[in-house]
Amino acid sequence: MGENLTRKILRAHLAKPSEMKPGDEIYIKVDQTITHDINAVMTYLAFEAIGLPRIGVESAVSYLDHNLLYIDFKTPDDHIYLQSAAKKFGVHVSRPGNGICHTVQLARFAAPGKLLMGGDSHTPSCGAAGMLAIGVGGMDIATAMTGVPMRLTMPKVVKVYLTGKLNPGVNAKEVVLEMLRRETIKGGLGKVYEYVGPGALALSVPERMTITNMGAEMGATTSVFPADETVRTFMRAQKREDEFFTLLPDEDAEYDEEMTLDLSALKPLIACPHQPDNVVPVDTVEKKAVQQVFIGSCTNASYADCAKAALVLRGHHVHEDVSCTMGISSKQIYKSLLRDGYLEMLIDAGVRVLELACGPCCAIGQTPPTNGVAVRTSNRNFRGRAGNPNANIYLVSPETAAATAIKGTFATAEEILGDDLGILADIREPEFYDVDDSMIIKPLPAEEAAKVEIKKGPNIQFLPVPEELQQNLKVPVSLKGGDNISTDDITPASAEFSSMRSNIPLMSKYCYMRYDSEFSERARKMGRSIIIGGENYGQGSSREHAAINPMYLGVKCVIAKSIARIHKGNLINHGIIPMLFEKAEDYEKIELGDELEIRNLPEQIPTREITISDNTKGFTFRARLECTDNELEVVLAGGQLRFLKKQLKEMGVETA
Ligand code: MIC
Ligand code: SF4
Repeated sequence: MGENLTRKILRAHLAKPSEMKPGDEIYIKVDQTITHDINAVMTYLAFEAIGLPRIGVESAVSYLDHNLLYIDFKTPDDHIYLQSAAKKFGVHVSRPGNGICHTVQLARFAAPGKLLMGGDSHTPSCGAAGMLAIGVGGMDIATAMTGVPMRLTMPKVVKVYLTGKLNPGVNAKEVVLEMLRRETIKGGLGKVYEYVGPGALALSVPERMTITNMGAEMGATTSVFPADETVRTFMRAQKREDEFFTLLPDEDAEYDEEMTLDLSALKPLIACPHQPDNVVPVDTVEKKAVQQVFIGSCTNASYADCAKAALVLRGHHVHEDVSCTMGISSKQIYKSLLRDGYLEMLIDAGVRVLELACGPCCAIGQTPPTNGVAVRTSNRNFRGRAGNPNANIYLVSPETAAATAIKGTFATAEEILGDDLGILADIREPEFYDVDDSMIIKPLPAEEAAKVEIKKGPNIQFLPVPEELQQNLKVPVSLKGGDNISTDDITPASAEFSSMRSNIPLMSKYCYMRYDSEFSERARKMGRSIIIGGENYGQGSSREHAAINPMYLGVKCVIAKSIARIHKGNLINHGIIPMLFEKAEDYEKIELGDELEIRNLPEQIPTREITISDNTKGFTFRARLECTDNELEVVLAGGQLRFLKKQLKEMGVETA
């Protein structure tokens, strides 16, 4: 039997062992890394703490793209720090205004067969170019930048066989919303979705990116498309055809699971509040008055997406009760839209074109009004994601968003264009993009880099390091959460909160603020404590602050029914032990404030079976530690920084 694409790429990067069995720990060499402004300060503080003079990967890019509002001195200080750290360590910088990390990385750095790790959950976007791109936490990126092989739990590979062709008015967004409807927000845990078949061939690279991007919402390790002629065409348009080579799964490739999806059968879909898998056809959803429409983000702001939205809006006007904004995802796309007249159509229709940044997608501007209804082409509709916990967010395609902006309630492009719907099918990605890398600062030669001084403004505080592992724990429960707590619940986004990410003493005061406003103070007073969670704890964004802040407040363990992949890695890296209830009914018995006791932690941890007593309720229960051998070592070492320093010393690598 032949090999699938995922295994081919992993095999080419495999450091050890020689076998790749799903569920086992493997070590892979990383070619590329990316970070972005709202979480990278901790990554670079960690890289400084590791003490290496320069990065050890082929390319690392530091994107300044999320928070460009500069509401006070904090974010500009962060950007100056990041730019100086990049100079020092040999990292590229994509300057504010160049575009959103995933869009720019795909356009300018992605290439078949590469392995990318990114400090952002939507890193899988680059899987659209026939490479493997995996989202992890910031400490993992600091580790990856050293060049040491990275641990990964070998995923299962799911073949998604696409047939048919998208009808006009139906977008790649519908493909991934249909996947979410079928697979749910935790269905992708431990899996890679590999899209193949005649339907896949017909999708452009930016369309593929919408699909690989939102694989993150299923909790998948990553998603990938083959490096076929469609990728060649995209790379030619980016004037990088010389970096292209064909890389396909073998014809008789073996997969762990298989499914099929007929693109021709898809109709416009909408994800209703408050989870991205709450998907129904647009024409079945109760018509509500919509106050905001946002067309943008790394998910759905390609050239063709924006042009299609413009064609729907042409000759119409945004409804008087709607505020419609657009966040184009890169300067390159912006210039092409300007050249081809689409920007004018959008502006004439009353669309407010924003900065080229993540912005509203992560609550940096455009917060919906009280009890508002916001329709967005982005990827997450968690409660509070747009900055207002009582707003309702719906996720749709750009075509549906544009029609909704006109009507003031949920509507499809067909309702606006009628018999002219077919004009949408004529929109293609440009034959050549406007290639201009002047907004990317290249790394300095090592000699010059060594002289660079790192600049740290007053908001840039220290990187908190966890305590070493305790022998015994006798601590209260500081929070009991339900299912699907997202990292947005633990550490909210917004211009203000994002600017606090370099200052953990300040930011930790707002930990869990929208979910349980008393948590921070309670945990601080408790000194040390344990968090209890339900299913899919820590889903969503990769922000490691959702681990660092609780750790700083004294949280020692999270015991949940299940934990999302990236967050589990962040907990381990930052010295919080992630445990899973052996019996779900034990979750029901434990209450906030209960005293839990775990004896002999260093002896119990290696057994992966932990006995815990609830002294308040008077019962004993068991929790599992679903960790690989290496993760266990990190837990025992008291976090990744301590572990890595030890590891580098053993490898004979000189660190400061
Ligand atoms: C997001 O989409 O939630 C973000 C903001 O890009 C995050 C990154 C972060 O919060 O640091 C993500 O997806 O990982
Ligand atoms: Fe930025 Fe939103 Fe994409 Fe995250 S999902 S990288 S916040 S545009």
